[in-house]
Amino acid sequence: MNVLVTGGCGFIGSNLVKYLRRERPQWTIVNLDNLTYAGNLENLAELEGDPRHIFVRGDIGERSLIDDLIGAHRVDAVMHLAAESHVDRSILGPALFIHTNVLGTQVLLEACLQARVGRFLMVSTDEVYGSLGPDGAFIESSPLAPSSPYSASKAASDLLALAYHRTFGLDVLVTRCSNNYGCYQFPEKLIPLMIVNALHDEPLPVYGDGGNVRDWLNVEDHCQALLLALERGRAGEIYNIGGGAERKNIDIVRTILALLKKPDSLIRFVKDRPGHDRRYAIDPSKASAELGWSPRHSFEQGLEETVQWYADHPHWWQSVKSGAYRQYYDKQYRARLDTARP
Ligand code: NAD
Ligand code: TDX
Repeated sequence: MNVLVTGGCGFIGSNLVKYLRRERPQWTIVNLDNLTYAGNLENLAELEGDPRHIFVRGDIGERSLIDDLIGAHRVDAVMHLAAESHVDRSILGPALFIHTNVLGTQVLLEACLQARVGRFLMVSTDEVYGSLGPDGAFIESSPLAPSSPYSASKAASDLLALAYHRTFGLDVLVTRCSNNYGCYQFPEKLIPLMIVNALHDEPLPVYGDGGNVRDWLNVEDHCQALLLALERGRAGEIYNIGGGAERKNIDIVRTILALLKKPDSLIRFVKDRPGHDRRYAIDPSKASAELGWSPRHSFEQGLEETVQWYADHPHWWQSVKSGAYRQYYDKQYRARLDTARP
């Protein structure tokens, strides 16, 4: 098998590329990534010199490049992860999200259709379903109600992928997963941002009352689900992937502080994210029944290992916290922190 992974230098993508090299050593992985601020080749340093990992720097929206890659490497399947992935950035500037997530995905789908690629796995998100009340969980047929420009762009790309199946017969399947955590996550997302700030004794900005709930999925468990979906999933189907670990943001932040032996007084309750979804929870019964998947990691242990990984790898997050990240951080948090509640 020759598999094209897009976004393979990002958080989930780099974990996935390494997972596939371990679990399917006979496969060749072509990794297409244009190395935005979120993409980092250092995440794949251990694969240096591996002839079955072929990195190509390029844009999913560049049709001629995609055609060349699919032809030259006789690509059998695509696992599509490349995206702009951060909700807060989509609120500061939605246009790039439409460009990459919607238009880029359409270019990729069209190229796969023309080249008769055997399978297209679209990595979508539970955020397409919008916000849940206090009870229940998302199933695959839950209505779509995305709240942010990010989740709206993911809903568009997710539906486009399904439309390429229905209308043109491309072998597509869609996975919608909950919040991932683990090593190599860019420190703009909740867990790594709080760890890195705590390590620096900087304030921890919690949006609103901190009562928003996410359903946390270990990135390794997610990678396993993606491989199973690719190998066992049915064309045209959607699979929800969730970690079964619902936690309030504030409880996670307090746990991180306790693990690092830092005081709760670092917490700041700041102005809420506009359109902030209150709760996500995934019902993964379909993935369990059809793919034989269930999460293996406990959240408490996984969080502890993640905190330890960031504590042990300061050079990694110091290098990704570049000047451009600093500018984003100031734009997103400076006014919020100036008017924050302890
Ligand atoms: P990430 O932001 O860490 O990585 C995205 C990668 O895509 C980066 O390496 C970036 O360089 C690359 N990329 C961006 N635009 C590109 C383009 N035009 N061409 C080629 N490469 C491009 O994201 P992540 O957290 O690893 O998420 C991966 C996928 O999983 C995304 O599609 C995201 O929507 C989805 N997802 C993520 C989560 C999560 O909790 N992180 C949850 C649900 C779904
Ligand atoms: O500084 C912060 N303070 C805070 O309270 C940040 C960055 C986040 N939060 C809150 C907002 C959310 O309720 O923490 C929760 C998690 O936030 P993010 O890490 O930004 O994730 P979320 O918005 O839930 O989206 C994530 O899961 C679904 C990923 O970023 C998406 O790519 C994925 O599709």
